[in-house]
Amino acid sequence: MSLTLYFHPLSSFCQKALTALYEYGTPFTPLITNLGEEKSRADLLKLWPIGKFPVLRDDARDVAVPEATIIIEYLTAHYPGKPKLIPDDTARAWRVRLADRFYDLYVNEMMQKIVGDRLRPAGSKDSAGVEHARGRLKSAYDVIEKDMTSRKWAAGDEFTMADCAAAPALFYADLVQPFRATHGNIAAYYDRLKERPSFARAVEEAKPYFHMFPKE
Ligand SMILES: N[C@@H](CCC(=O)N[C@@H](CS)C(=O)NCC(=O)O)C(=O)O
Repeated sequence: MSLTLYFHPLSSFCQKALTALYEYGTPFTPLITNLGEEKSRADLLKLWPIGKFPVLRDDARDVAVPEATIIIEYLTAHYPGKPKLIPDDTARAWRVRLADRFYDLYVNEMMQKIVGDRLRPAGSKDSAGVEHARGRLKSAYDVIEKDMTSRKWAAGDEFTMADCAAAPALFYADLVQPFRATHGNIAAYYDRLKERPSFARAVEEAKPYFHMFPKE
């Protein structure tokens, strides 16, 4: 087995990569990375000096692949299962990539801003940044709500990379800015995502770490 995933089960971007790995059934070694632990952090920084996870190490090709989207692109090129999470057809592929960017940039990153602020010490809070993130998240919810009147999955009829991005992003976004009461189509879409065995497995594996999530 040549693949090792450096990750943490609680991390939304890591759950995105895990969901793809489980969809494909690709064998890999999971390596939990603890950024608070010196050796673990140093090992990650050696692979990817930015210090964010997930990072996929492929011994067979002697490469380290950072960024959840790029990991899924890499798996799709070299270790794909069926059906592919990024379609070969160019017209369908760009829609998948657009939806993937959308969920990363306007849902996941905004959710992270709100959660990250909860971890800041009193006196260093960024209330303007959080307010901006909440506004962006609200706009994103309105876009998804409209899209989901006619789609089963994030980019159409097939489960794709965009759904791997959407699932953990919506999971945590719902905790910081609930959508269930106001956005019925998102709630129904998220219910479908929860039933997907790949994502359900990632969530199950994160459960022992849920106590680390800052509630306020
Ligand atoms: N753009 C990156 C974002 C990855 C990311 O933000 N990872 C978070 C965990 S969800 C992280 O490593 N946080 C630690 C840090 O920023 O120091 C991706 O798509 O993989």
